Amino acid sequence: MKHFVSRHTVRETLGMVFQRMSVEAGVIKCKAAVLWEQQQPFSIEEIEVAPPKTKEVRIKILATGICRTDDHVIKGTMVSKFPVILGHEATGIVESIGEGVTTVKPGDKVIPLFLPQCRECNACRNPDGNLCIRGDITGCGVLSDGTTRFTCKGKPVHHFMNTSTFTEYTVVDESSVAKIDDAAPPEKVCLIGCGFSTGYGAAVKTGKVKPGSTCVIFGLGGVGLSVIMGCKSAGASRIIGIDLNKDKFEKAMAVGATECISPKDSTKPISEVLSEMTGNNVGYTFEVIGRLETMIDALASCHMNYGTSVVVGAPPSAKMLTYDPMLLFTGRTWKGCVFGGLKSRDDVPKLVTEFLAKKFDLDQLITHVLPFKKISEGFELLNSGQSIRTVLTF
Ligand code: PAD
Ligand code: ZN
Repeated sequence: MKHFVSRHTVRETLGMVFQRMSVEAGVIKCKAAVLWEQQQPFSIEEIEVAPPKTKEVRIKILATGICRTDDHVIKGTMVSKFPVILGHEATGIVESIGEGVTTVKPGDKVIPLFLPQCRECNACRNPDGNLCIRGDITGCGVLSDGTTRFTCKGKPVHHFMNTSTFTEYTVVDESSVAKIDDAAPPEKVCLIGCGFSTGYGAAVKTGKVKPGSTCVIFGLGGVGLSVIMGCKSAGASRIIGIDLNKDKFEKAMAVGATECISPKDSTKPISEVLSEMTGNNVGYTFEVIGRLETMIDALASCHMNYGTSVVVGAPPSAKMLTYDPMLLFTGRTWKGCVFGGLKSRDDVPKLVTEFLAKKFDLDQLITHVLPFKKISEGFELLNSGQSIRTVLTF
């Protein structure tokens, strides 16, 4: 009997040691959609996610939206290192925190932020700035110590825009995570992590749309529809949506457009069409596609003297614009914004609270909800023009 007890105790003790070791090692094995190279399909792989280092946070992802920016990397129009885990529009729960993390704790519901807010750099300290120096807009694909927390088949896998949400678990810097209201539905408020906030902020914060004005939105995807919602809430009286795909018009009208047109419907330049439609009174235009030609069209379409045009669509990398400087000489304002000019850690929790208070509706933007393993189907829906936002759930 004594012998049995002592053997049992040894096994128990060993079990406890192994358990402690695995907690200390802290590596999580889970599934992720890895993109090994551009122009290739995603491959659902088992990956290892290392524990968070100092000032880092490991997050269990609950839901993630598919944004055109992810597709820009697949197509090669946005620079990235490979292999990579894409995805940047998500909701999750904090699983563990590294040393020195003070703003979130395990169990908190959070939104990872592709645009961080360190609260220390010049952009963060300036009330008009938001492009935090810790952001990865050049596509380094590593965390602040220059390494990655993901490994697959023995190879390091890169991060994407400080977030990487096409995975069951991710690690982000503390400056790239916002704690949100626990009551927020994850499969909806994930859109506040990118598409909604980018479009809404572009109208209310960057464009500073005035009540009674006329606004024109080029591109009626998830971000463009969110610009419409922003223009409406700012009190614009006329909101004109433009898209080549007329199937997008119904949704645009439902979220606040007053009319929609296709550039294909006229042989005249779109700027002339809009000038005739509005009595030469377009106050604001927004390019929400990411094409050089439509950036110039949008600039030319706002009023030559008091018009403002905002570039929201991500510019294709290594491409240059040529334009007539007379477009600016006469007084137009040409601006751009990342994440709608919003300060991510401050504004994301506020937008979630406003959503819960029914100040705006995200349901209109979500056309499909799919299980995570159907990620490729989600991208097919985007590329065939059938979806606005597909949300993947875990
Ligand atoms: P989306 O592809 O869902 O929507 C783009 C829309 O533009 C589609 O409805 C197209 O049919 C339409 N379109 C395409 N070409 C033309 C054309 N020549 N004329 C008129 N309409 C056209 O994309 P999305 O809404 O997810 O994103 C839009 C852009 O915004 C994209 O470039 C994305 O990378 C960028 C973006 N920027 C930020 C930022 O912080 N600035 C954040 C998120 C997304
Ligand atoms: Zn996005």
